[in-house]
Amino acid sequence: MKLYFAPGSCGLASQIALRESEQKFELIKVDFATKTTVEGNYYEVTPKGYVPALKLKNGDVLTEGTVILQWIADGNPERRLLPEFGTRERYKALEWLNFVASDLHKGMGVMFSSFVDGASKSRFAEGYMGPHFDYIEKHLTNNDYVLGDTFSIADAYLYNVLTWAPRVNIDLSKYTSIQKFMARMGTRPSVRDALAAEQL
Ligand SMILES: N[C@@H](CCC(=O)N[C@@H](CS)C(=O)NCC(=O)O)C(=O)O
Repeated sequence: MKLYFAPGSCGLASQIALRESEQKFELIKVDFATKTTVEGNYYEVTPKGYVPALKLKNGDVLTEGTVILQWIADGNPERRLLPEFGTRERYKALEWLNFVASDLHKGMGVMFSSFVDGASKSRFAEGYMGPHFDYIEKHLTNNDYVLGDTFSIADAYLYNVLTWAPRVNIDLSKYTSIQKFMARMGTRPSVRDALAAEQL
């Protein structure tokens, strides 16, 4: 299996999940500026040109971070990276994956955008991102992980996106439960190894 990534991007969550599931994989770095890898044209791997992409042993390529995360979890049920099919807990995890993808991740995308000026980013950070951080903080005040006591792929994705805050000048230091969550995640070998592999 090959995981296509770019350092510090949203491929980190997939790498954490692969490590949590003890899968063997190769990391292939994508240069966003040229959309190339050591193998050549990245658009030949995925016409979207995005990371993450996961090339399976049979050559099939999976895209979309939340789908890759679910594929890893479902392929390795003994690792319990997601609750069982049909349970309320399962849908709770999916709610969080969707929230992180569509609200948090894409909100952070605005903060990285070269099409948005600094003043607009500041207003957006306070007015749009702020309430989302408040929500996460409140949830993590009563829960060590997104689902309570146990790690799931939703934690990998939430952690991944929250690591971007300092890069876009969002100060999360007042959110003490978020800080504790980040520190807790940082002690997991999967996270430490993934950060090291991306040279972060
Ligand atoms: N819908 C995709 C979006 C992935 C995405 O936004 N990837 C970004 C990095 S975090 C990317 O590859 N950007 C390409 C670029 O900036 O050139 C998913 O959820 O996986």
